[in-house]
Amino acid sequence: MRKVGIIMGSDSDLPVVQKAFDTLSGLGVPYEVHVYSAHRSPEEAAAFARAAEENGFGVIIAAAGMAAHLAGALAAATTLPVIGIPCASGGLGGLDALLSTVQMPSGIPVATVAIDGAQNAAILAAQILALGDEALFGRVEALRAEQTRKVIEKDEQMQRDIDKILEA
Ligand code: RP5
Repeated sequence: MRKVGIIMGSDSDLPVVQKAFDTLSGLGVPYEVHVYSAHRSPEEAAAFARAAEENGFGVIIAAAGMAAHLAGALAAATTLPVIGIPCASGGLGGLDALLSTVQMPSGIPVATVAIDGAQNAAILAAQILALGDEALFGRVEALRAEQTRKVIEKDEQMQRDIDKILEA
């Protein structure tokens, strides 16, 4: 199976990106993690993206905060799909990163998830890889079915507790 490349602009993004590791591990998707910065180590970032397809990657996830051009910079150097996670670092709560990740000019797309949306980034990466992998497709479907089951359970619990909650 092709790997997911998870690139962080800084090791300070790790607490956000951790959810992507957990989700990919749970789905049995192999991944590699690197810290490359579009402004502090641009040569290394571009070199990774240029060689990614040849090195067995199928999707790249790029997480960065502030003026987060990392995802776009990687996308410029590869035709693999790039998923951007805008991180809520800095003083603007991630809105700066959201806009600089999602507002890519035409021609070089970045599939942008929510601010700090590492879990969705991982699920989307798995869904892309699952197009060519029936077993992974099944595991993604099972993950979604599990989510559905949990919500149904919560509703059942709510029906049991609602009188007590309203009385409180
Ligand atoms: C971005 O700047 C990183 O992705 C991080 O979210 C933010 C701050 O980086 P550090 O100063 O903590 O290394 O490049």
